[in-house]
Amino acid sequence: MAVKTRDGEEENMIREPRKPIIIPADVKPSRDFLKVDGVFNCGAAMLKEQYILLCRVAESCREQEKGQVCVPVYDECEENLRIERISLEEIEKKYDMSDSRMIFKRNAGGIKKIKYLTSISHLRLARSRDGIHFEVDERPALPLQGRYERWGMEDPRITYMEEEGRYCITYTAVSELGAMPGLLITEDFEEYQRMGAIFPPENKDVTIFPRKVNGLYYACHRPVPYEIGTPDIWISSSPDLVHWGEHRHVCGVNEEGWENGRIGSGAPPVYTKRGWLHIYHGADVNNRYCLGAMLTDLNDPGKIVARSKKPLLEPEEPYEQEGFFGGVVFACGCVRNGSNLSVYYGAADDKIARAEFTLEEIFSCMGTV
Ligand code: MAN
Repeated sequence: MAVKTRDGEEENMIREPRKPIIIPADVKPSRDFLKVDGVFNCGAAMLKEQYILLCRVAESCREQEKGQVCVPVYDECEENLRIERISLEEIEKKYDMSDSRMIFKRNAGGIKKIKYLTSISHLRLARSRDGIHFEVDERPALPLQGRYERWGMEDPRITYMEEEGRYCITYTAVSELGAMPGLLITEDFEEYQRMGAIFPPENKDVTIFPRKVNGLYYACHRPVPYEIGTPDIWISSSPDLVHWGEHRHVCGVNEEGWENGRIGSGAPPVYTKRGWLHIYHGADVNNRYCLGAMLTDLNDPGKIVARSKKPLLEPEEPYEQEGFFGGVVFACGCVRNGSNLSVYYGAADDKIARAEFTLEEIFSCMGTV
């Protein structure tokens, strides 16, 4: 499936189609006072004959009031959204708004802490027969719930548990207490069982393996160390999907190049004869996000067998370079069709696009470690 790019080089994948497949205009706001800023980072699965994407939908206040910045937050006592109003005076004195995604508070030592997110995210289903043309549901898949979701639910990943016929959905619950991975279980994407938080903050990018290995469930995750260490990929095992232990480091950021800032698991691992195939993301210190691939051992899923040297996919197209937060390709889901892999990814934090790879091409751009 290699194709020639505009500058004549061979590329390992094709963006199919060469434009986003879901954009904010396709999504109805969940409330009258909100507007949709982005539909991106989606989990992917097959449900009977249908492609299912569980999308992150980010919304902000439709109108800003004079002299104030308004941000939506979830109030767990009211079980509803409310608007938090920050005066421009206060912003000037205490906050930094240079990042479109969040409002930072500066303290005396100059350390930046996130005080608000500019938008709040929920999860929304989209369905398709061909994997390209999607219909987005009118309502969120499920409501936000509890104090850990005050700032929203983000970045869902879906794993179809092959031996059990049910779907595990991991997502990031965000609040002022931190970013924390939660787990949902569903059989039909109509009713969801909430299994609670499975790792403490700060942790993101949890991907559950589709089968047990040696009698245990496995998941990759990405804790964020504070003073020592870097945001790397870890793996843990569990007897029941809720209690996780045996934490092991899988791989770290590469000091040079495209993944020198942070890395994290992307789509849930895919079983292949050569090993577990992971599509992951790597960001550089300037927050440019690319996709990479790695293979881990089928019997020891935390042991790396091979890892791509160069990115599999980089933000190059205008819709990947420009958007709510430009220069980002970020995958949370893929669907395997025989020897092909369709990767669904968020482009510039506001739309969803798709890239097609053959497994062989992904394998061939990985060196052994
Ligand atoms: C965060 C992630 C994603 C997002 C990227 C780029 O680290 O959790 O939600 O797509 O940054 O903004």
